[in-house]
Amino acid sequence: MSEHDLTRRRLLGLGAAGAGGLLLGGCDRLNESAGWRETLHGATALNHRAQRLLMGDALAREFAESDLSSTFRANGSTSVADAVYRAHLASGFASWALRVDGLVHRALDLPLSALRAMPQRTQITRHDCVEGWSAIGKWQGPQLGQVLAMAGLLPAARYAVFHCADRIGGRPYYESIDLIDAFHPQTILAWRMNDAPLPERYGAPLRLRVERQLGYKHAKFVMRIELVASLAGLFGGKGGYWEDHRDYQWYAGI
Ligand SMILES: Nc1nc2c(c(=O)[nH]1)N[C@H]1C(S)=C(S)[C@@H](COP(=O)(O)O)O[C@H]1N2
Ligand SMILES: [Mo]
Repeated sequence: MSEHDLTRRRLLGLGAAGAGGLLLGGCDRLNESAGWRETLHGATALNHRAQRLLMGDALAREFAESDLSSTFRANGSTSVADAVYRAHLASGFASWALRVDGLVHRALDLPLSALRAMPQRTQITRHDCVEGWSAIGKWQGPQLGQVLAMAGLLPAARYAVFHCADRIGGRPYYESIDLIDAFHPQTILAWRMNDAPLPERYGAPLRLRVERQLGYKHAKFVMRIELVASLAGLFGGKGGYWEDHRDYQWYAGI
């Protein structure tokens, strides 16, 4: 595939997502009609399959240090009210641990020191938010696939669900990805951004980087990763906070 095609596809992909975002932001009444909902979800499933065929194992573009954005917007929740979280933040997350459970052989509680001791991946990538802004940042952490391999997935596991410490409008933020993205080499649990520990507003102590998808999939403040067979039993059943409450697409391919 030529660079031209890639660029064109990226523009088309972003254009579609951007238009979707505007539409959903501005036309909430439209979203309430059942027919429109079916159209949206039908398009989502088709889009997901088409993008999977086109993308295969493709890597998201990586950039050079000289491309780093001088400012990186912090978006969505930029702080967490939860008292347990605040206590961990105050102590530098010294006694915090990431919980990995659900359809796994061994549930894990991984302190930051364990995540830092694993083989690390560093990548400079562009974050694209559905609201129409982008920024290039440097991210470091273990690959999610390695963490999942330590836990050992049971055969029924199909999705990784990220439970976050923050709430928006009283509802917990969560996100999910399939195992293709979970084991993609650029999918990492980042504890470091631009060569410093992740600040609170960018998702301390740990945030997902899933580079082939839009910003809202990159869960910040990740406390727990749950392996499930289906997304139906979780919260609104659509696999994520924005998917449940704003009809954002579950597969947000760029
Ligand atoms: N837990 C949590 N994760 C989140 C959000 C949020 O509000 N809460 N916002 C999402 C959105 S819409 C974007 S664009 C990115 C913003 O990441 P940044 O603050 O590093 O720019 O985080 C995503 N992950
Ligand atoms: Mo976003």
